[in-house]
Amino acid sequence: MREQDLTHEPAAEQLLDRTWHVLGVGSLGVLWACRLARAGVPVHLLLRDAARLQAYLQAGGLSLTEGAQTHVHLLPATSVAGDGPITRLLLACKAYDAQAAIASVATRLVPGAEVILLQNGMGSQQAVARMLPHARCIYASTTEGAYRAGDFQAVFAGQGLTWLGDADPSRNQAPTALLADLVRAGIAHQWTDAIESRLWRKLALNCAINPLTVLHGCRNGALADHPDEVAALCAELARLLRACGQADAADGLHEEVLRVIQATAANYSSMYQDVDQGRRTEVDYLLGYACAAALDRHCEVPGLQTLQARLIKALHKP
Ligand code: NAD
Ligand code: KPL
Repeated sequence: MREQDLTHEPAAEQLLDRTWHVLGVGSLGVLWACRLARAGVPVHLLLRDAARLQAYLQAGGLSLTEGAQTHVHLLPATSVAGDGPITRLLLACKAYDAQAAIASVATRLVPGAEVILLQNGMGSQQAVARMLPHARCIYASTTEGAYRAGDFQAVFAGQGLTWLGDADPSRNQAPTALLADLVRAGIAHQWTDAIESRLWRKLALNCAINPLTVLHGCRNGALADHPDEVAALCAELARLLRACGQADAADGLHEEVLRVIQATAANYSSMYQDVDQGRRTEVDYLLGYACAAALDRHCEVPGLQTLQARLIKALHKP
């Protein structure tokens, strides 16, 4: 084995390759790829197979709509079956697709490659990090919003902030070149040494809001009509967070949930939209992860368990 394989550090010539490979060219993948590319950052799309590559070429590139403006970017793309080295990868697929997607390019990642994991919830990021012991996995949690207007077309629907932090908290030196690209691209972000806490907090917010919007068939704002249900869930989630050593993520959870319900009153939650449009939800990485963590810590969460059972029943209704 060569020395570079042992140190996790990329070879010098590989460090020079600043290309962002983007795997998962949906709402967020298009949003990130277009903003990076128009700032002059090299971007290369990785499509699932030859058919998707053909569809991309036929679409004539990626299209990003921001306000009244739509711009098309014809970025270089290949299928994952290519064989070039990858030094920086943005994984922008759904949580349930993350492991399969990363497996398709894992052998192309150079030692020390930076891999940004943009998935919601928890569990998928940790599973991917375990698959890539020689890469530098960076977890991300974003409050930005985008949706797909068509194949390879995204609409930037909500300004926000993306928190980034190392999967390995002991190795928390900021990746300066990567962050400089985000600055150039105008992607609002913050590096943190407490990314787990951010992920837990977002997971708790999503668990307190999203399943109830599905069960009540309502917009986020209508949860104001169910204050006791929301309060009880927040209390249980806060207890679970503390049992998991995440006291910071627990503090003020109920107040923030109420603020988010108010601030996003007119919106449908992402889970509501997934169900409404017949798409698979990420429930296993939200409530599923929370209930499994509770079981692990012998923390009783009857409200969350009932919620999960009600949701699963509702999702599998013929
Ligand atoms: P999306 O469904 O729009 O896009 C995912 C893309 O990944 C799809 O194009 C899909 O074909 C592709 N993909 C899946 N498996 C693949 C594989 N094996 N190889 C190649 N491509 C593959 O999803 P999204 O909305 O961009 O969300 C991505 C993640 O970000 C999710 O976990 C989501 O919860 C989270 N998130 C999204 C938003 C948002 O506003 N869209 C906001 C916050 C968090
Ligand atoms: O992130 C969200 C989602 O819909 O997934 C919010 C708006 C915070 C609701 O949980």
